[in-house]
Amino acid sequence: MQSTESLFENIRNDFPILKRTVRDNKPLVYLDNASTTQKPNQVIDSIADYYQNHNANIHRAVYALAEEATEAYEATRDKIANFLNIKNRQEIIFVRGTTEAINLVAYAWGRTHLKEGDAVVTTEYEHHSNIVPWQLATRANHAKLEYIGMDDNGELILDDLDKHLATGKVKLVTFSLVSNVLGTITDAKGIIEKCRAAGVLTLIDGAQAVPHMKVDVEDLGCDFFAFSGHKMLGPTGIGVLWVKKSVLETMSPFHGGGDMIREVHKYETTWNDLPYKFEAGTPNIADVVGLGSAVDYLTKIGMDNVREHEIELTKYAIEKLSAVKGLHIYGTKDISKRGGVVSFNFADVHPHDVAQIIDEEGIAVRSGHHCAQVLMERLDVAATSRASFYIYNTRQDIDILVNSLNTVAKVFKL
Ligand code: 7TS
Repeated sequence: MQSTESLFENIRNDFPILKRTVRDNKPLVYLDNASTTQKPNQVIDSIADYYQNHNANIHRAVYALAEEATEAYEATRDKIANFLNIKNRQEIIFVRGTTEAINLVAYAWGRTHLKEGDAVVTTEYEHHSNIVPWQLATRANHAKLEYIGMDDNGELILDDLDKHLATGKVKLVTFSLVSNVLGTITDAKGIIEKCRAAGVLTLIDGAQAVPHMKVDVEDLGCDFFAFSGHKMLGPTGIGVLWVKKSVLETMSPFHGGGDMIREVHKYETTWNDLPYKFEAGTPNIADVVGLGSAVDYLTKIGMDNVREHEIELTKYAIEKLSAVKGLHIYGTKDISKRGGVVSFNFADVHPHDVAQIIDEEGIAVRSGHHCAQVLMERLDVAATSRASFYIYNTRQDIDILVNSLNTVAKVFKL
């Protein structure tokens, strides 16, 4: 059996983009995996193979290509079910990504279930895509949006949840399983248990979790679960919404059009079976196939190995970054509660200046508000720099980052 170390060394060979240089012939050090991950040949080839050999529209015709395309598309649904321990494939809906998944719930569930005076509860460390759809939905239905606050360690204050639940007005609690800025791993089961006891539904934004750790949707016990393919080696423009069947059956359609109907008459329409009722129009077939290959790729590595590799890198990064003069790291230092994301700032140096200086060395990190302006307000900063890791990153990548940040500290005389 291959050792974990050599497994991760060989992985880099599967990613053609990691062989290129940037700027002044510098090797690419890609540390922006929370934004999107790079793609292995296996995923790229599966998309090319789909277009070269199997392309046809799905669920419609009986000819050979249509059958092959339908099978390839539906095979990914089964792969997702296995990957996340979902028992019923009818509960898996293909969408463009986490953003569309949450908007679907806010619209198709919210329109029916939110009434005047009701509340939706989200958290202070959400991505905008788990805040704005709820602002729209609560405003449209004269409901309220409430927040679970965050402590200085970057962890949620669960007393806030208790206070909200005690009002008896809360219909849905929504939170990210892993914060995209602080890397905090949310105590999902703790939150879900309280919500279930109060008869309140829960939605998990799994965008930063599914790519990085073993996730068991059945075991979590939530009602909605969303994630994006492009953050887990898959293509852009494809993601998944899972909804518990008993809840899905109470939801009206999101988009109307082809494939989501059973019969259409002049003034009345009946809906197709689940999950097709929620997959209107020709879907992103090729990228669903690509997502299936990404799931195969991660399954082969093993999600426990992925998590172990990231724990090792994150520990190393926090240790090395803590020694850089003037650098402040946000969030918990408890690695068991943190994913492979490290946000930091130098006092008085704008993160864009940091990103620009280190870009000269071929290092890609994101600087900005990371689509989490509510969190930036809570941290009382305009922006942070953020390094985020994945399976192909190495200690050497972190050494290059740290050297370059030492240069920043010198340039700004910190
Ligand atoms: N939720 C979380 C927790 C995210 O990190 C992101 C994207 C989204 C939702 C939205 O995903 P999408 O695929 O629909 O765009 N996060 C980031 C990020 O941290 N930097 O760029 C995108």
